[in-house]
Amino acid sequence: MKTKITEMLGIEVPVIQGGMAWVAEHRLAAAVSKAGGLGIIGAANAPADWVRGEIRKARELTDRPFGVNVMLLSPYADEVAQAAAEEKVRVVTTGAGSPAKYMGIWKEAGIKVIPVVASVALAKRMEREGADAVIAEGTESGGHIGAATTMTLVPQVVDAVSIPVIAAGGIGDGRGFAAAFMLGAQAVQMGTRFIVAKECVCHANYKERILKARDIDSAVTGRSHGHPIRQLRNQMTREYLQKEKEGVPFEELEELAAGSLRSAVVDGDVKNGTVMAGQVAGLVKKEQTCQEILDEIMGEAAALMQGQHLP
Ligand code: TUI
Repeated sequence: MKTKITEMLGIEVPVIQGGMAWVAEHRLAAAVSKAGGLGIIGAANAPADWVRGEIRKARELTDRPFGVNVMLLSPYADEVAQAAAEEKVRVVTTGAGSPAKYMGIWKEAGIKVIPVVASVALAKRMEREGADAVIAEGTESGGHIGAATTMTLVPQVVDAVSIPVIAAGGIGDGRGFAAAFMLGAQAVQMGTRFIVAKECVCHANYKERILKARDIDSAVTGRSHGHPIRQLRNQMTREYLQKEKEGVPFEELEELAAGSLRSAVVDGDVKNGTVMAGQVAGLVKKEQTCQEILDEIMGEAAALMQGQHLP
């Protein structure tokens, strides 16, 4: 399928994998890119040396384009931004802030820059700063979220900017893909469905929580201090939300959450760890290869976009 995004990025299928912390390492990114989408290495809170290593390992696995997600709240954001420029990765996506100060070095390196935005205002600002496209991410997403839903945000961003828009948040199958295109998107970004990909190295317990999740199994922590994080409910979210209700200071809450995503992803502690996932987890029912995921979604979407009903 050809869209402005497949043309811009040199990919076959207009599907981008989310840059999920701890989950989106070189094996997942390479598998998504090999399957025709755009794999992303999530830099999250990692130092630049780790990111450089992952870029090089992904390059050993595939010649296809892939990207790096720079998480702007990271203490290493500056050095990771520099490393992405030096490595001349094909694409940089960003999250949790405005990447304006890095736009110059990335453009100079010939990198396509695609910030994640959660509002029309930031989308417009990013277009002015020279972004090649934006990812409009709705509040259905896992992890750090904005307030607007995908259904409302995507068409408003499409109307507000002239660069291509990629839809994210709540998209997990061909129905979501087709819906995003009806809203004016030129591609979709998916995270949660790729967590259960066979090539995803995240702990089996984490995958199982997603596979067993129901529609209303996520909770949002951190609203009280302005860093809302969507994750699946467990002992951690119950404790965290109770402490927020009691007005426990941010620093203490930070302590409670420190290292908790790693515990869930790497060690499989899905009771006390942070199990970030989108609301679409309730729709994700099987572990498949990235190729199977993309083939299935594109098959469903093709039928729907030709006006057929799915069986
Ligand atoms: O970034 C994400 N999702 C994430 S990042 C993450 S790791 C993390 N760890 C600790 C604390 C916080 C995060 C887990 N999930 N998605 C992209 C995204 N960006 N969603 C929302 C935004 C966003 C929100 C506000 C982007 C910009 C913004 O305002 C910036 C401005 O200057 O207006």
